[in-house]
Amino acid sequence: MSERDFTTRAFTVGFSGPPGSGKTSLLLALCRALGGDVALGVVTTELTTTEDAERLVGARVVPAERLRAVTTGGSPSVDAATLRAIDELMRAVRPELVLVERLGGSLEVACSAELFDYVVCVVDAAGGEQVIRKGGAVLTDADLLVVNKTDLAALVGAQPERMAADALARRAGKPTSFTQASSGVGVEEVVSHLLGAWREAVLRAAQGFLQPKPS
Ligand SMILES: Nc1nc2c(ncn2[C@@H]2O[C@H](COP(=O)(O)OP(=O)(O)O)[C@@H](O)[C@H]2O)c(=O)[nH]1
Ligand SMILES: [Mg+2]
Repeated sequence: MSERDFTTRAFTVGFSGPPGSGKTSLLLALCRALGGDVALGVVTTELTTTEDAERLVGARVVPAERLRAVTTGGSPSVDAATLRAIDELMRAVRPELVLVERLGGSLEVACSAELFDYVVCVVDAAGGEQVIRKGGAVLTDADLLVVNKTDLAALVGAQPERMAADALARRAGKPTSFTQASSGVGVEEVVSHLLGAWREAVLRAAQGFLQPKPS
């Protein structure tokens, strides 16, 4: 993405992956880890319910004014609605970092590079090792793959070591973290990936602004 002005729209991280893989649980853990130090904005996108938003506010990890719940009702213009929600948050509370839970869905539908500065794909280790081998564009292109529910992997005969090797091969070396989001295991590593990417993007943007513009 060329010259992003992060004062207009904060660094935006999208969390993608099938329903039930642990996106809300991971968001909850991340808000808990980051909320004290970073001015967060959170957007949830669901079809008709607002359960994820209620869970985040109910757990007191994000104040209601820093959260927007988008209900898409199946409309294909979910990215436009998400962008509007982020704009609203920028005007209301000026977040420094925005976390978006995308509507859980197919791993085939790629995330919008215009909307997301960083994409995290969350999959369920209890889905079995083939989850990584079969995953589509979202899984291969995401900046970070999170294999969640590693506590359940052994129950379905999935070996995290083999999943790590498959992920490395499929994702051309891009990072993969293994987590148990509901108990916070591995979340620190996700935090460090996010903060590293954010820092790098802000530095890159600052360098872009300092470059002389062609006349
Ligand atoms: N055993 C186990 N359960 C988890 C873990 N992470 C999430 N869950 C549970 O999996 C279910 C779906 O998680 P949720 O975060 O709602 O998934 P989402 O649909 O992707 O947002 C919930 O009942 C969570 O409590 C984990 O690491 N281990
Ligand atoms: Mg959710």
